Amino acid sequence: MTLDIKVPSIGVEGAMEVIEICISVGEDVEQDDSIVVLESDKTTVEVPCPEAGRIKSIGVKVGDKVLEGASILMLEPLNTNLDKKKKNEPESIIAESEIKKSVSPSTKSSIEKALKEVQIPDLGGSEQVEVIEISVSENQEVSEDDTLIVLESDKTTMEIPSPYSGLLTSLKVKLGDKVSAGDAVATILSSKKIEPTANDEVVSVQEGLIKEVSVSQTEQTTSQSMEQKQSSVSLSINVHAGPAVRKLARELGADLSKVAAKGPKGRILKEDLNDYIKQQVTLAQGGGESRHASDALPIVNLPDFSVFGDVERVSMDKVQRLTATNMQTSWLTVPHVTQFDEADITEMEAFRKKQKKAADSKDIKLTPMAFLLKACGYALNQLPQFNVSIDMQAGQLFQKKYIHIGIAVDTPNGLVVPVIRDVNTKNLWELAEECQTLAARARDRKLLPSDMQGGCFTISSLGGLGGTAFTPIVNTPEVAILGVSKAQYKPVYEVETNGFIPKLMLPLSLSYDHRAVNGADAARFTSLLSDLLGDLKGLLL
Ligand code: CAO
Repeated sequence: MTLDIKVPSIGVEGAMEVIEICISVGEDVEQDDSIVVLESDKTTVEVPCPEAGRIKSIGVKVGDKVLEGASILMLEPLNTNLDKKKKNEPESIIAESEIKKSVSPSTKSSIEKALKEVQIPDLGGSEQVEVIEISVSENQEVSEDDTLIVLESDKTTMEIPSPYSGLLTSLKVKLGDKVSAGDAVATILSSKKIEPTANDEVVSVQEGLIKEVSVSQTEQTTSQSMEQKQSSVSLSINVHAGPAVRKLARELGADLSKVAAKGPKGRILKEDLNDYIKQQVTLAQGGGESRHASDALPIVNLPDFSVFGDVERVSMDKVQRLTATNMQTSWLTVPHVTQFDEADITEMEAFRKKQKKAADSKDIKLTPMAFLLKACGYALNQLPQFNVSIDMQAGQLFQKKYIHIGIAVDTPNGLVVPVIRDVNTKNLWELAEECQTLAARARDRKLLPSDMQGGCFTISSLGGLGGTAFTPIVNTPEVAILGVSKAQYKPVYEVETNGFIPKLMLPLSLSYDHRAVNGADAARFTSLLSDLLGDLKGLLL
């Protein structure tokens, strides 16, 4: 039995030229090995072999112009378990339309398919955001909410999920592209399961919408295995390079979309890749891109660490680089002072524990964070000198009339600070829920730039982790940040009883910009926080 391997659906209009044949007759190939490389005006496509087998004959030669569905080669599969109806007839590995022909009246359910375009959602005003990761490839089956691409702005990385399940027929972006809301990301032939109706035997093809009746059991197995083959065909389009160059780039971890092509029709040659690698090594030795972002900051000359032992250079991602630059900028421009204090949260903790049942029923985790947000919202209202930003050039302060508080969230991709808006207008449950949702979205890389904008003050809680105190760095242009460490029971002397009683004490570390805030105000701020957290009536009323 032989399989007729044909040009798959590539999403390119018109004929493509065969520019490379990667196999020869008699050769054994693995599934996904490149068999030919096709080229159109706009793109180069490697066609992978849909399954392992031996090449029996090749039907194309270099320079041929081929259309979707044209025969490329005959393959004798190594795995001959395919369900065949006519054993002697060549099996065709290609078209979804052929799969659809397997229609049986004994249908149980149907699948509605429609070609949908996925667009970049509202990015909270950010524009020209860079595509840093492509998580899917063309001809791949995707499920709703699967990540399609990852974007990186100045403030965060965010995943763009698929709104549909189905076959990804074309990808409209490539690594390094800059995208804005409304730009096309991909088209998906979405599949929606429809419950059976009396007319399910009808196969109707309308404008862009195919109603497909699902197949009977045996035929379904065949269709599925063929569909799986289709989905395993991943085409690396968009970059103009042959298989050898692509293989080398994969081995070197090089992003071909960044390589300047000098070959014919903008094709990337091996020499181009070598030049690019040399350039990257030179840049890395001189500090590279990370130096560019922080040009104005002093540079520390590094010793040759390899003299002391084995080392490896690891690139910092954009969030890490920006966090590092922001921290250094803040550290160098803001005259920092940190005020330490403690709050007796014994009563607060008892109250919090009492709410456990109610919290569980609302599916909200009520941690000390909600109380801290509430207390800080109140304190910022009472002491508005903490709710400013400084314009040194103009010699002015911006006094903010709103109270938006950022929460530092530790994520696998680095530190991010989503912002809870109008904290002073929200109750404990609302604050706890919003904190939980934002922290989860931060960890899932689902935050939008707008989620991280507009903060007036930041809370950085390491209370769940430990420590007795720390000196957080002000998240400039804010002028203060509250660091919170782990609450501990301590013996506190009580004058009335002349004895020591155990109290749960919460350590507070308030770092502030001494240009905007003076020490007395800082002491007032932490004392007020301590009073509020120590007396729930004051906090909740
Ligand atoms: N003292 C004692 N226990 C505390 C506490 C404190 N100050 N704060 C929180 N806890 C407890 C919580 O109650 C919870 O315990 P239970 O499940 O028994 O109630 C546990 O610690 C874990 O809490 P959490 O960390 O999941 O939740 P949170 O609301 O306190 O904090 C968040 C949420 C997002 C702020 C936190 O998870 C986080 O990422 N913190 C790191 C912030 C950071 O990295 N800061 C440094 C920035 S500068 O480098």
